[in-house]
Amino acid sequence: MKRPGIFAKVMFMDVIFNMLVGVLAIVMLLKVEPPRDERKKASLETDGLYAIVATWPNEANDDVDLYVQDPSGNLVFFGRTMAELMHLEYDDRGDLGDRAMTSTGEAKFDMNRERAIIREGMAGEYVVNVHMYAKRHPSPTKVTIALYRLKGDDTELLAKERTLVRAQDEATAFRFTLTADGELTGSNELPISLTGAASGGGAQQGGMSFPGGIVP
Ligand SMILES: [Ca+2]
Ligand SMILES: [Ca+2]
Repeated sequence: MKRPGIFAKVMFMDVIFNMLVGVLAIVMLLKVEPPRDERKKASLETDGLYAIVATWPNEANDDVDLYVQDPSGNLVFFGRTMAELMHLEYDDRGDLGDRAMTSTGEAKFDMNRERAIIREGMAGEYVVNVHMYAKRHPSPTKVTIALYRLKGDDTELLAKERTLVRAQDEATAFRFTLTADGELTGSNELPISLTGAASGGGAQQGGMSFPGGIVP
C-alpha cells in the first residue's frame, strides 16, 4: 500500500490543530460571557415595605436624629432602634464614630444619614420628625427627609427639606397614611413634637413644643 506523503501528513495535522483551536476559542467565549440571566445581580435588596431617610451635608458635623412614629404609637429613634415592625439602622452622630485610625492612616465614612425601615405596614398615620441633638457646624443645617417604597424598584414617594438652626430644634418632615395592605393613601405636614413622646411625656400637638425649631 502506498504510504501518505509527508505533505499530506502536515496538511492533516494542520487541519486537526485548527479544529482544536476553534473548539478551545468557543469554550473560552462561553466561559467568559455567561448568558445574561445566569449573571449574579450586584445589589442587595432592603427587606421591608418603606424606608425613611434623613440626610444632611457631609461637612456638617452635627448629630441629627430621625424619629418615626407608627399608627400604634410605637416610636423608633436612636434611644429605641427597634419597635415592633420598624427599626432604625444607625444613629449617625456627624463625624463621631465615623472615623477610625488604622495602621495605614485614617478611615472615614463621609455620609451623614439615618435610615428607618418599615418592614410591614399597618393601617393609619405615620409621623416623621427630625431633631438636632448636637449642633457643631456654625451654619444652619438643611436636612432632607424622604420616603421610599422598597417593593420592586426603590421609588421616592415624598421628599421634604427642614432647616435646623440650633441644638434641640425639632421639625415634622411629613406624616403619611397607609392602608392595611400597606398602600400609601395620603400625606400632610401637620407639626407635632415626638421628642416628648420619646422621653415619656407623650406627643405634643397643637401648641407645639419645638424649642427653636423651624416649622414651615
Ligand atoms: Ca443621630
Ligand atoms: Ca456621619
